[in-house]
Amino acid sequence: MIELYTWTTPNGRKASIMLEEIGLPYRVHPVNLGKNEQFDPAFQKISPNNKIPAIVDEDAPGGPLAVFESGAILIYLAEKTGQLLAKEGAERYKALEWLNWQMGGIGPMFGQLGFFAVRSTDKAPLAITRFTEEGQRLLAVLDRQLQQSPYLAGENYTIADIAAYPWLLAATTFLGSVLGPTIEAMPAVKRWLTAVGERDAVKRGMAAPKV
Ligand SMILES: N[C@@H](CCC(=O)N[C@@H](CS)C(=O)NCC(=O)O)C(=O)O
Repeated sequence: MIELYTWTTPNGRKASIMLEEIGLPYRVHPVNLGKNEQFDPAFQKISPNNKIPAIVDEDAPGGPLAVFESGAILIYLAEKTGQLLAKEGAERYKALEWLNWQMGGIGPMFGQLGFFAVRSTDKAPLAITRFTEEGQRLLAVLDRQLQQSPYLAGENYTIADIAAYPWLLAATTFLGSVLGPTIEAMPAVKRWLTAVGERDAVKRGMAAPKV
């Protein structure tokens, strides 16, 4: 059994989509960020950075293993099950490359854009311009890639697509007023959003946690 600690956010949904895709049994523990539950001492033992998602694999070799950081969780679960990440060669490193592109680019930049442009009541123009431009630049990178291949890392759906999808969906919903118009002019990105969003596992993963 995998214990999943998560909340209703893009980073949390990466882990629930992955668990749905690979079909391992898992139990959801909502960590209510609105109530600061990420700072509970018991959760901090599992996730020392006080952020979701985190998992505990009760059946790991050598005893229960806690893993935090969504990228590490995706790689761990891919390697545990032999799914959605090639074992070796170019295909593996293309997937890891685009996974890390999401982790270091899309996630933090869209996250900051959401804070400054949507959630904050104090509208700081320089911060909004900076993160809007960087968000649009990253979307252009994604668009170029998806004009060349059906999925981020090439011909196959991988953990790189799982990492990117919840954030790209947020770009059309939560961040829609800022980034939505940019995506409207990107047919390759829209095609990919539809293809990934139609997967049953993705639909189920996006519905977790139920709160
Ligand atoms: N790089 C981390 C980022 C995780 C992250 O930012 N999680 C947010 C929710 S999407 C969180 O837990 N925020 C709580 C807080 O900042 O106090 C990952 O991908 O797992």
